[in-house]
Amino acid sequence: MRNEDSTVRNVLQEFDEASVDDAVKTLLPLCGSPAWAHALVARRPYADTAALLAASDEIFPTLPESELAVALSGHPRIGERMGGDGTAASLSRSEQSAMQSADEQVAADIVQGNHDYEARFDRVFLIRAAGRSPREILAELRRRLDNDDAAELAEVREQLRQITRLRLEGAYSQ
Ligand code: 2AL
Repeated sequence: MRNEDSTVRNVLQEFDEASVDDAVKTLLPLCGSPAWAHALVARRPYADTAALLAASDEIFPTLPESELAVALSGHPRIGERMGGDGTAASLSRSEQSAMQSADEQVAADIVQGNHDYEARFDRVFLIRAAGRSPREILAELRRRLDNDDAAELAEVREQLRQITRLRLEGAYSQ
């Protein structure tokens, strides 16, 4: 346990002590928003992982819609075959791993739902995939298609916050 604690401390300490540029670079694949990354770096140092996660949560409500759009453009569609060997691509693959066992009809309905969502809202459908089955994702996709613009933007912000929080936990809690 002591070893695990000191490993966490070292990763966080390294982050706290890195140059602004290096710290921002390590954060970018975790969310895709430069404004979020800069804001989180500006609040260093962090006493522990909980403080880092709390700061990230506080930044999300302050991000303008344009910044959410930038972050979303770095997230692949749900169910789409993902290539790439960058950190963000490998995180997405792991988060969406349950999609590989989706039954054919559910997978096809998600492809159609993604298309309908993009036609309606002009951006990629974003959902925290980790912990959700393909059927649950499809149900959420269909439910959210009925949202008005403001309600859907609030959902996008919340999903991005959750995805980012899981990624931060993965990077700074081991
Ligand atoms: C993703 C992704 O890459 N990871 C996740 O949880 N959701 N993409 C998406 N379009 O929702």
